[in-house]
Amino acid sequence: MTVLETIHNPADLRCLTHDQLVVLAWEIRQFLVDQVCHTGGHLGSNLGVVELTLALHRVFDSPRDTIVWDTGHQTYVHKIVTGRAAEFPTLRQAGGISGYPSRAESVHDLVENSHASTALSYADGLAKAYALRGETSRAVVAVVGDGALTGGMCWEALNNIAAAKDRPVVIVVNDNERSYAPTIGGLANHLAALRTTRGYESFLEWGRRVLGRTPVAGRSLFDTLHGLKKGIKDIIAPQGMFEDLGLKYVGPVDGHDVGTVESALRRARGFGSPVIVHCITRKGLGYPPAEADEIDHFHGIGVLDPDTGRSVTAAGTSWTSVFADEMVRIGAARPDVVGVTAAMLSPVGLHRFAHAYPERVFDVGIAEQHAVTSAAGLALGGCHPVIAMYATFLNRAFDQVLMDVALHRLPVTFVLDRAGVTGPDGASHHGMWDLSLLQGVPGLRVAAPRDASQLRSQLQEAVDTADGPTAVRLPKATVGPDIPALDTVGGTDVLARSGDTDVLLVCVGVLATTGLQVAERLVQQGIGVTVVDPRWVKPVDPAVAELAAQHRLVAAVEDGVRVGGVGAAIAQALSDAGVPTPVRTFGLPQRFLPHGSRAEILDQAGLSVQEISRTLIELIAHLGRPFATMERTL
Ligand SMILES: Cc1ncc(C[n+]2csc(CCOP(=O)(O)OP(=O)(O)O)c2C)c(N)n1
Repeated sequence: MTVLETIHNPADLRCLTHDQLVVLAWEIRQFLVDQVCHTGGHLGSNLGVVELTLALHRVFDSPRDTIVWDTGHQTYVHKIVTGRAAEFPTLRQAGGISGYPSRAESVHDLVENSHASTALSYADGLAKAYALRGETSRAVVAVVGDGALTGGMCWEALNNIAAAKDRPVVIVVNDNERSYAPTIGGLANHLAALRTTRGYESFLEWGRRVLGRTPVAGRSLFDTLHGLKKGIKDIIAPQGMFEDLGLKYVGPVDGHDVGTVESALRRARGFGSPVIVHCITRKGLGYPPAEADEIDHFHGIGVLDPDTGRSVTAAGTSWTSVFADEMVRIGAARPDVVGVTAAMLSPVGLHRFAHAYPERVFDVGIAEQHAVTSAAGLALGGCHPVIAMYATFLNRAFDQVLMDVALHRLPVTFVLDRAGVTGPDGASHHGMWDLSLLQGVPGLRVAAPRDASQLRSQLQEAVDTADGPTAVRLPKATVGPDIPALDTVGGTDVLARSGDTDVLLVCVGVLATTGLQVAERLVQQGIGVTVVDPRWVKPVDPAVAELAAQHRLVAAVEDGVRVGGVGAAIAQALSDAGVPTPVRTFGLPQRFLPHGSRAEILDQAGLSVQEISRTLIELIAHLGRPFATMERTL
């Protein structure tokens, strides 16, 4: 029996010897590589926190003590030691375990997240609640990466946590020097400076052991040396930042030595006041392909051959890749165009632009709000920023989009990658709110390209827009073949026209393909359909109202939440224009959608060709016979 097979809950860890822990860490790494290479998921981040997680669960008594994991992508080891190892073959699959903490899965998962930089705020609130309820023996621990620590919320939380000396929060900084790419900025520099003091920590430890043996003289000599060390540290490393804030600082400690991490955590717990434990770890540790990968140490992977670390799925061209190439072309023609990313240079496709024009791309860290207002500043200064982020992360920067960009009518282009249903990352990663949120932003135009050619032309139109912001949304998918327009009415492309003018099918972006397939089915049933792509889905193109007036039913198909989305905007525009044609919207329900494949989630949401066709056939039947039939019989 392996050591891993004996672990069913955190208590099982506490009876292990040091040697057994070392074996367990090795077994967990093997397990992670085997499992995650088959399902896809966050491999590198989890390989880096094996010992840290074991130490946390040995020192703290979860769930009585509360451990909040920032972002949550690094909780696989936590899941393994809290009784979920057997479920790993289902990781991120429909109906299986989540790639993030999940309250439905375990009492050890208090917070469901995936959006970074929130753990310290949760911890602050938990510590306040435990104090008010007199549950002061319950420890509150927040585990945060050096990447997530660049997020503004962390600093807002630190400001509060540090102020309450009698409300202990243990903040474990998991410092692997990377977000996806190396973490950048002043904070990263500060952590780097602290890392260089590691020698002094060992020296301090040695001093404590050796000099501590001669109680009186030894103690004072030790104190002198400690003071000396602090002095040197202050010169070579401005460690004062944390201590000046009022936080105790322990570290840096080797995050791959369970014993060292454990004793640091025990010390931290013993302080009874807010403390930072600075752990140095290595992303991808123990799996050579991950360690060797320079892009992101296999932060997150698709399905891989575990022996080689190479992808086993045939890769098509992603939308991100088309955007990446187009940005390089635009950059050559437009020296004022600059790129902005919030710690996701490669995932959002700005890496090629950065390679071509290194001085024209700004990675601001995991700081979407700052990214947007910083882009506003760039625009005020005469640049045209293209700020690329996942659609789901725009949510937290809504006020900045509204007030700092739109109110000033600034020429900023938002490129919203992974818009719509994304799939295995689950509820918090579906990019399903952007269309509804952005509907309310005055002067902002939103493009939803249906194919690669449209992406190129609409991105160009976006950066050519000088009098206000634009957004271009891209799905998480590979691009299909181009879908040519038969005709253009106003700004709206007509993609298919068959039979009578029964249904006007308005398709948002990539759902044009779905719309065309629905049209085929309707035509087979004798229903006439016009399929259109408005290209710019906000504001509603007046041509859509004109076309709607010629049809009996408008159907809008979008992969955003139905409430306040494109269909709702079309219905409002028709009503304002006095066009009586009814509108039926096919979009995402107002629910948090689970994880699974993109196709599975779209199916469940009723966005399959079959379901849309069935509904439209029924609706048309209710509306009465097609016009042409009526005319013929009259
Ligand atoms: C608000 C937000 N922006 C971007 C991301 C995408 N993201 C996921 S993990 C990650 C890097 C996190 O780095 P770090 O906190 O150091 O954790 P590590 O994986 O290095 O352990 C990023 C940028 C996110 N989850 N949340």
